[in-house]
Amino acid sequence: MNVEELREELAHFGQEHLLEFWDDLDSEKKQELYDDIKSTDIGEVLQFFTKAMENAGEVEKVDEKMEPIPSELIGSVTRSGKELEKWYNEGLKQVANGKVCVLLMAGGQGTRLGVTYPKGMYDVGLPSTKTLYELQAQRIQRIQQLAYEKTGKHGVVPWYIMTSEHTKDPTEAFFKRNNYFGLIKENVVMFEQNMLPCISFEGKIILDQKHKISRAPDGNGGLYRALASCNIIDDMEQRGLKYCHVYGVDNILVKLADPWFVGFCIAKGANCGAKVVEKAYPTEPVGVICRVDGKFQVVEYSEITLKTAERRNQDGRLMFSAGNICNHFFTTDFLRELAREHEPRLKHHIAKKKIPFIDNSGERIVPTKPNGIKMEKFVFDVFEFSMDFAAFEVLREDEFSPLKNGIKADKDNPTTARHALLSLHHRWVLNAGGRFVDKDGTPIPAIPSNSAQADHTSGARANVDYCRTTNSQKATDPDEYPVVCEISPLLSFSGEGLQPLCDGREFTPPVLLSEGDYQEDKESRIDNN
Ligand code: UD2
Repeated sequence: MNVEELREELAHFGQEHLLEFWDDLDSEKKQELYDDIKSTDIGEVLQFFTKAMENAGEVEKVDEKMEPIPSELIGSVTRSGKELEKWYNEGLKQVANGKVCVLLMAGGQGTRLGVTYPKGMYDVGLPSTKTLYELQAQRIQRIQQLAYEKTGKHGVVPWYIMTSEHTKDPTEAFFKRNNYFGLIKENVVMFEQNMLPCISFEGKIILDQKHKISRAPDGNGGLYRALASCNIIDDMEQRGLKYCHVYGVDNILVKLADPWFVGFCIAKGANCGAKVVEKAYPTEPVGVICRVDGKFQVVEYSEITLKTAERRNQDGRLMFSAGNICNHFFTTDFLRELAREHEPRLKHHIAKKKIPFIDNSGERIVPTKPNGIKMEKFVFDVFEFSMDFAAFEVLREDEFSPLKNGIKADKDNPTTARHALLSLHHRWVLNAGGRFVDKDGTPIPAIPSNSAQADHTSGARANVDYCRTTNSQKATDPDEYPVVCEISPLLSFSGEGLQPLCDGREFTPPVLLSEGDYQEDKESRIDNN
């Protein structure tokens, strides 16, 4: 260790305070701090900081330059009619041919949810107690199965999972403990995104402990750097993959490797695409995808005036209505181009945060108001490099319910996520010809008026053999979604295949339909014959 040289280097960058507590440290901690600083490109970090702070000035209103996405580049699950089937078949064909992978961005710290473990390990309280990770793993298995049934070919959908220093170890251990949820270990590839030092408003790198720099993940746009540095692009190439569905961990309804979305993007010749939901009302705080100066980008709600947000087309729909839901399509060729060429041009955004620090007396302080910034790149900031972009509009109630906040928040919390899934599965059963009755046999209306009116007072066994009784405590909760009905992703990806199980049947909530049920049902029919 050449401490004097390091001191000089730090002084050159105005960061000599990082060694302020050097004499207090034992030799092990000294080595840790030395390595921590040496592994950081201080010059680069300060350059990022200066640029990010410049960009963070007054937010420029972009109204004048905004244009909606051209209609020919938008597909829609509700308005695209017959084309949907073609896209679905194309998507499944590519899955069967082993050309499609999924990439989960799971490096976020999940501070809003308020748990100490990765968000994907969260159980929102479904009857099955499945976590977000398990639901996702089973959807991958189901889509592989559907592709096989369609084509007779066993295509694998590799699952890339981007973690960060905070989420890596617990995520790996969780997958191991759960035997990769039935997936083959080699097809679940975890890699780690970069961390960047947190910096005070005055440009000083913050110490989290006397011997440790405070760091945070470099944003979900850190994906592109990690793809190159962790050799993920090479891995994709070796596996012959051509298309990648990138998504965030928190959307309980996410359709992994969605064949409609993948098929649509392929049909449009897109190298980059985004799933969107229609913005609900002009002031809804979501970013919209549009073109600015001819380039595709996400414009945050804070970047446009109310007048622009309220503009409507002749059909009455909002002109800027393509709400971003963190669900993106890329060709692997384009990902390579992004990682190798464009990544350095992506700007860092700043997030003002309360960052614990060591004060002059050596005490660790947890501040009560923001004292510094974290620097983050955003995954969608690469849209501007795409000349072949497409957007696919889906229904919010079918595909988007993110788990962002803790139980006390009034939206995007574990309860709203659970209800969204139960509501979707309730509708699947109704569409497949099933009905719901309460324990006295009284029909439950297809559109429940409110949760308190529905009577789900016990965990009574459903009146059909293959319905499992479930968590009775949930069933007695007056705030619970009135029709507690969960369907395993192994049984159905998006409502398909349920008719043999549901048509003409009555179910008494709580109901949990799982993979064994279909088999049991078939067997019982054979016995009965
Ligand atoms: C994201 C989108 C926003 C909207 C919203 C919908 C971005 C930048 N913003 O906002 O436009 O679509 O989702 O739910 O995409 N992550 C990492 N590493 C990081 C930071 C985040 O992997 O350093 C992951 C995180 O684990 C999550 C995803 O990226 O899976 C989205 O991150 P977030 O929940 O912080 O993003 P949010 O809600 O601000």
